[in-house]
Amino acid sequence: MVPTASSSTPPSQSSSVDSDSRTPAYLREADRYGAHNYKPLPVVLERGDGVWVWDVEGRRYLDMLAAYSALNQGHRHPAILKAAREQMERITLTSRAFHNDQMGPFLRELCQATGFEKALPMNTGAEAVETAIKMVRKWGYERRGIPRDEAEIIVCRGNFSGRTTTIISFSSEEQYKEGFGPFTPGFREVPYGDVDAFQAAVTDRTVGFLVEPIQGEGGVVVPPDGYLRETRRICSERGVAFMADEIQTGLGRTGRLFCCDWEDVRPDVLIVGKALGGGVYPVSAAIADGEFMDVFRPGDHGSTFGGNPLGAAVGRASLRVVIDEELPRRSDELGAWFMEELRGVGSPHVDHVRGRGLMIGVVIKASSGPARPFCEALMERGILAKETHHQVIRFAPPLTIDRETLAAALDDIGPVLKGEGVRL
Ligand code: IF1
Repeated sequence: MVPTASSSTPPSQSSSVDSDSRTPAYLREADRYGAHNYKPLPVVLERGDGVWVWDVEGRRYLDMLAAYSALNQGHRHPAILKAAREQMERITLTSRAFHNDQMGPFLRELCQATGFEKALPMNTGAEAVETAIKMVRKWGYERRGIPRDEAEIIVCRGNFSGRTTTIISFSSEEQYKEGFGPFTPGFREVPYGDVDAFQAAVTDRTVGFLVEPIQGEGGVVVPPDGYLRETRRICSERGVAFMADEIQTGLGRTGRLFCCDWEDVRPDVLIVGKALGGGVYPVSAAIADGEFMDVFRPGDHGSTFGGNPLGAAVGRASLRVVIDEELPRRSDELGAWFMEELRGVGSPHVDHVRGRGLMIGVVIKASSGPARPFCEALMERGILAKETHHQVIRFAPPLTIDRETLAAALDDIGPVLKGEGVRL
């Protein structure tokens, strides 16, 4: 049992069903007034600090999801909160109709950290992906002479890059598309991890290849060694923009600053988000050299909040924490150790463990049922994790976690993986 600071009875025998429990009222309210576009675990969080969160019953949980890698720096990192509070005392929003004193320094620091010439700031990951799609299409028309409206972008089966209508147009997950047509044309799907299939799909209309270096929602799928390097080579040979969606894999998550670094691949367009906002504010960006970025002219593209001074100040602090606290190295070392420990559990229900750094997927055998009951059993033992694609338990804690905390968590994760408390 993960030691809980304000220990109270474990959720399973806890007050969540007692008369004085506050949880049911919150669940009812969210159910009554909210769209039912999610099915969250029945836990109502009211406080977060570092790797820990507390629910409205006062129970403490270890956050092993980190908001899908938007909390690489942990909950409410002091340096990021300080930057946010100080900026809030000055100015928070100007729109891009005027300049502000935070955006330029943020974009400079972002370009210096990533080795690119320019960045276009947005807010959510999907907006940065859409920005990259528009950029590469326009580059194809203006610089490669592709006939108008005939540009094609190759995407991978199992992709997840957001929920906008254009992005779900190339999703391979039927539920993400059902009922939302008509869809945006100009995308060609190839199997993930298959270099030959990618090579065969490139035509003289192909302007870009949009790829997650590890597929997150797809189930923490790590492509074969050399996949990124080989597809990068083909893109260079054919004049195709290599567009890396590092919104989830970036900023230290996989044990390098960016996952493409594992194969020394430099994308043409680098797409970042999530942890760029440090879990405090939505901040994303499309990053590229002038060759691509300079296709945008005033009025071509934008956003009310993109590049706002509060987001820029938070982005600066978030990036600084990733670098100053060596989060990529922590992720690499702790992730390698943690995956070995998970494999060492020797659970009959686990098919295999996969991932890189602290982006880990524990694949549950189909014969043992879906991963969700394992996540529910983990919750009852004070650990919050989320399943993806039915069979995979995703472990992606804040990269600020320490080995002692992970070791203590294993005292609970091990028995659960072996089926303890799991309604199979
Ligand atoms: C949901 C998934 C993760 C992303 C990658 C772009 C985006 C995401 C690689 C878009 C966002 C989030 C979205 C959220 C749950 C979560 C998720 F399960 F949906 F797929 F992380 F795996 N590229 N992923 O992972 O960024 O617009 O959301 O800021 O939609 O349920 P966003």
